[in-house]
Amino acid sequence: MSDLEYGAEQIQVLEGLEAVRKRPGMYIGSTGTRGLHHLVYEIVDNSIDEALAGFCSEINVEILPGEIIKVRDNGRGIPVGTHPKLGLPAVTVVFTVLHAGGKFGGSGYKVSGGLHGVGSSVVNALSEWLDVRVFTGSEVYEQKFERGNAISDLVSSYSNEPRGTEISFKFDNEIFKEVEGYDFQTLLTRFREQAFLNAGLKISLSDKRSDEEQKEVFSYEGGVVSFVDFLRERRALDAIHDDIVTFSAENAGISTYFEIALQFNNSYSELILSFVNNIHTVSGGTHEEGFKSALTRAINSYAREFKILKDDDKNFTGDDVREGLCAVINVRMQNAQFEGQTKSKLGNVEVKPFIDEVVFKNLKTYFDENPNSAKAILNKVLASSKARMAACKARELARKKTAMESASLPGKLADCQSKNPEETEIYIVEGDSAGGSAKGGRDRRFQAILPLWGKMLNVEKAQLAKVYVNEKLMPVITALGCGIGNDLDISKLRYHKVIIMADADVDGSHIRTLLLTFFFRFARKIIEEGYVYIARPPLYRITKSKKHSYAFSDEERDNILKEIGGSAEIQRYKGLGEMDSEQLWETTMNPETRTMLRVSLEDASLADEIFSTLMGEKVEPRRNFIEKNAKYVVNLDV
Ligand code: TSJ
Repeated sequence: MSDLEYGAEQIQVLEGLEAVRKRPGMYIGSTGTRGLHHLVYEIVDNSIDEALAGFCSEINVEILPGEIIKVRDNGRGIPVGTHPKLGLPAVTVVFTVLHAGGKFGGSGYKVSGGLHGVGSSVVNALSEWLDVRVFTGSEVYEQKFERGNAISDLVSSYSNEPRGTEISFKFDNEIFKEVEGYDFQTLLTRFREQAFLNAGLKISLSDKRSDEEQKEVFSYEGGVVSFVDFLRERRALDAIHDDIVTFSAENAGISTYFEIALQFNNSYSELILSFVNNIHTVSGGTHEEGFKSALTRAINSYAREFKILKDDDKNFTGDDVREGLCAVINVRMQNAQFEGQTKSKLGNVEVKPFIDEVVFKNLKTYFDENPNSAKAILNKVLASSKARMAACKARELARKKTAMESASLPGKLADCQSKNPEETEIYIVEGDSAGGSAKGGRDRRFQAILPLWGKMLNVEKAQLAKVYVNEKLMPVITALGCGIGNDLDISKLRYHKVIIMADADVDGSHIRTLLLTFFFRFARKIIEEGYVYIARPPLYRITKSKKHSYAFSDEERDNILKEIGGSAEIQRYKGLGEMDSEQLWETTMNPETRTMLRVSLEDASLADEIFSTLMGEKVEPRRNFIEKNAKYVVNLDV
């Protein structure tokens, strides 16, 4: 290769990573806290791939002072040999060429995971600096980068440290301008999940940023079975049968392997977590469809066989059989196609019949071999079915009642003038005084206000029937106009922005959690379509020489104070009610100046989990959970 050609390659490499720095959002979703955490996942996914290939059993992740991340595994080490086409060491290519990740090796169902599957070069491009060290057992190969550019060659020296790869990096403040740093809990949740999905793999996470080090080590020989047990335990639920059902199968023809674990508990909600190549398929897809279809058929078939359903009875519905179900589906496959807005729905049609067939067969066998568990499950399904039919009647009654009360919209709703859902917004506001300010401050042409009152319903224990007659939720349902549960018709939704506006305190957090849980369970489509938002009212008003500015976080408050200098008056808003109409409009409702958080399915699912624990009967898990997670729903990072 001539010098000229080599130069050309280099330029191309630089251009590739420059593109990442110009439009980071395209590669990691956002330059907020979420994007920041993706950097870590992106790196660690490489070690997980190495574990999947069978060569790595331990991954250590450390958060060091100065928000430095250090990851080390005991795999084979990124290859250091020269890449035949580019004439550079393979490890250099991994960090400097866009989309180079996963080009080497490629055994089994290895895949580069991560949200966008873009690889290590993107992390490198978005890091102020990054160091890679590859240990072979007798040497260490080391190379350093700054903002994606190599600042040293790959150099080797003697080292008898055990084989493996080690990456350290510091995210670039020029790219991630507004982040506060890594959240231990967020990383922990992710790595725990990955440890469940990769049975036997040991992942440790330490936080060494403060004097008091925190460390967690995850390793589950039970894999998905341990996952299901963990989910039940954390939601403080009781199982209705002791054993956890589990099986796995492989279909070489479509290069797909899956494993599944499931158990029924004493709650009314359904929790199915599905993963494809370690990526959480939040919106489901063909694997979930296959599973659900088989579950419904297997239970109906058993019910017919044992005359739990008589000849004249209708089959149990999917909702009947999934009440109180907790299941984890873990799929590994080649050529996974992800669909939908968030690329979190599996599209491969061939997966459905495969999973359907295997699940049906194995469930039948399980029921035959475990008659006591089968009976407990069938009793639960029967109860759900009866409740559903009762709900149906209650709903009919509720409909008739509202039809008779001439106006079918709730009395407290201050509706907007426009009837075009694409331009209209509804603010769901907790508290009458805040509702008053909101009504006064809104732009009535397109903004509607619905103040909430009445008793909070414990959605955890609620079935559809109760939701329909609850004085707190009923007005929400009628105002939105699209129905809930199986009746939901998204085309009838009256507002394409459904904005939850509550105080930034514990009570506000509670009402946000309740509403998100309610939407997640009974009107998930509204969240899936991206119609649900959280309003962000300011926490402080800072006044200096009659000029006001508003701060939405403590950090922002401090920055403003620094900027304006001297003494200023600081008012802390304890609630929305303290703001007058004008202030509320200016800070929280004016589309030109407000910031809102769009709620993702993941946020709502987290709310659901928090809710289950908060509303559950057991006190101990509740206390633990509040201590660990209370801030989540307050600080949704979207
Ligand atoms: F540790 C880590 F997270 F920082 C990290 C580990 C980061 C990155 C970018 C990569 C890795 C990594 C890569 N760990 N182990 C590997 N293995 C390989 O790249 C590898 C080694 C040998 C062969 C082979 O076919 O001989 C193939 C591959 C993919």
